[in-house]
Amino acid sequence: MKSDLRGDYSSAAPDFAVEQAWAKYTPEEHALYRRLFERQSKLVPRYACPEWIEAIAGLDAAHEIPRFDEISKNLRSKTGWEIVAVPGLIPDEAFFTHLANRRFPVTVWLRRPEEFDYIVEPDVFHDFFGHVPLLFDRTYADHLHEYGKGGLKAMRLAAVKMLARLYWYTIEFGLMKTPAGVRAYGAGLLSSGGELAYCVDDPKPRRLPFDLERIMRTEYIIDRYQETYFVIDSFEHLMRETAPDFTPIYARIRHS
Ligand code: HBI
Ligand code: FE
Repeated sequence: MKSDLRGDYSSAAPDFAVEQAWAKYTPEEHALYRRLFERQSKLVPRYACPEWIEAIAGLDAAHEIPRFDEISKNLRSKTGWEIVAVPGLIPDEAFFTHLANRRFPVTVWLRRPEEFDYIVEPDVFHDFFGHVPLLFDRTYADHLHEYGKGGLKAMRLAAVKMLARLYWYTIEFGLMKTPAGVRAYGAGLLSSGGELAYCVDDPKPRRLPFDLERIMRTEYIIDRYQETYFVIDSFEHLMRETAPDFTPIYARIRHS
């Protein structure tokens, strides 16, 4: 693993799993997590999609960094997913293999206080708050399972770059049309103090209807608010639109 990543990869298993070592979090870390949770909690009633809001209500995750094994027990009984603790970003193949087996990798470490508003690598707050609640939604959960299998296939087709754009514009920065207006379901939005309101309220960014091929052709920026969001009608809509075999789409994009 590239050594410019923050996590400690030295004790990771071959699939990059580590112990969460929950008892080693400090009181300061739990307090910082709680502050992050409180800030986002003020925003999500207005900006998060209903599925996320429904799921978080059933999780007791506001007061301290959650214990992954407890969440996993709950998750397994609802949608057959579990959390696997990881040191941070892991290689594509390991990442896709976990998803293809209904295991979501969650980073164990928490950002530093000076990174309250912005962090480059995903930490436990982003991974947990942004991604895990939606794993309780049956359709989202099934979609992410398919994405994992699709990732392994994209590796064989040397098409991960195109597939990664789908992940970016849906799982990380996706918007959903709801009766109350556009709402966020992407984890990068749900866990962001600034972009969560921006993605819904600001007139500047483009909000385009979900278009698989356009997404796969659209480069993304990682260090600023997005200029373009793609809007799904529902997780069923996302599931339907991503059901076809991507092989001919990859070929078309590559040859244009
Ligand atoms: N590893 N822990 C972690 N989390 C991610 O979201 C992640 C990753 N490795 C690879 C990866 N994402 C992406 O390259 C793929 O979704 C394309
Ligand atoms: Fe993420």
